[in-house]
Amino acid sequence: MEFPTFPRGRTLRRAAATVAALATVTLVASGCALTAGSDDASSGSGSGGTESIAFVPKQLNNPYTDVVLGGGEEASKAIGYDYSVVGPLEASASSQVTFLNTLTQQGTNVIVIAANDPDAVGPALKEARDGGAKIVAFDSDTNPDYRDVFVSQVEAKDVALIQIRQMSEQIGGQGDIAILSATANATNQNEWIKYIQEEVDTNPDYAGITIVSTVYGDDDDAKSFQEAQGLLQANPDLKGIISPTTVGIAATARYLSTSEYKGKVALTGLGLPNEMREFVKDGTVTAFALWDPAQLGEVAAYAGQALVDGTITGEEGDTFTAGDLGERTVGADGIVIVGPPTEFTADNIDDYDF
Ligand code: RAM
Repeated sequence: MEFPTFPRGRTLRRAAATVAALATVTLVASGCALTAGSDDASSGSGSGGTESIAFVPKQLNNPYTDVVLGGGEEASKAIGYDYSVVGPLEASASSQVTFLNTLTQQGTNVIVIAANDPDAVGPALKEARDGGAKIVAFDSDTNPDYRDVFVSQVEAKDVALIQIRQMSEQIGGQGDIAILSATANATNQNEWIKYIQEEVDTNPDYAGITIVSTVYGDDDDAKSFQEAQGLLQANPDLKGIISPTTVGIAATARYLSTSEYKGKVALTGLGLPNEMREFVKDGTVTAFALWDPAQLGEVAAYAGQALVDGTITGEEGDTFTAGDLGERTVGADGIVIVGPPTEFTADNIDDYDF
């Protein structure tokens, strides 16, 4: 399957937006909650818009989150909404609930959430909706009962297909592989892993491949590093690791790069080019994939506006315009697809800056 690439010129602009977003991060409470955003630092509202949009990522201290939020902030400003970010520092199942409750109390108009668990956030989101908020899930879906739309980076199955194909190519279609995922409850990773397993079970091209283990680094760098080390110790014949998380793949690459397995055990998955560049250049990694994370934040903000305006309700076939990214259509199950995945190799990695 051929995947088109997204326009490269965008990436430099996005990186700049991310730096701007980070520059406005301020600590608000208890060492576990951060907010970034509004031009009016005193109140978190009043920067010109009458509507408010709050992004609740899986976790704040994740470089992937920063890039997504760069796009979210830019689009929120473009539509004149008051923008803020709140969320936990770790991606455990119920870690987002208190933040959602606060947003509901504040009367936030649009909540954009990447769910750490499809159901743990359910009651809090229901309360937010009862209070009039529109709910946009992005990156990692909630149970569909709790949101209006899900803005998905790429078709979930395509994310799986690209990773298993890259792995198969690198190990010659033969051998034991393992998966090093994010948290055990993450909706997005679990969906991708389900399709990877399905391919291995049913696609004759992958008949020689066996997934011998799935472990969870919890999108924590140190834990992911340890899990990678543990996988190799427990499975000396392992031919490759698929890590469908930017945190996991970077930590695994770091482990492999100084180990005896460098260049011998294949590593593919989803990574940020800026985090993976050195490992592509030193021969630890041959190919991996991702999409443009900033576009995900951008489309999510425009979807929120379209819900508030009544342009869409989340029904299949609804359409809205996502700024200069153009028209998007709500598909089955309220899912909006952002764009294609891109494969990164030594040949193109220097063309990307995020
Ligand atoms: C990590 C997170 C995120 C996922 C990316 C690919 O940063 O788990 O949810 O979409 O990887």
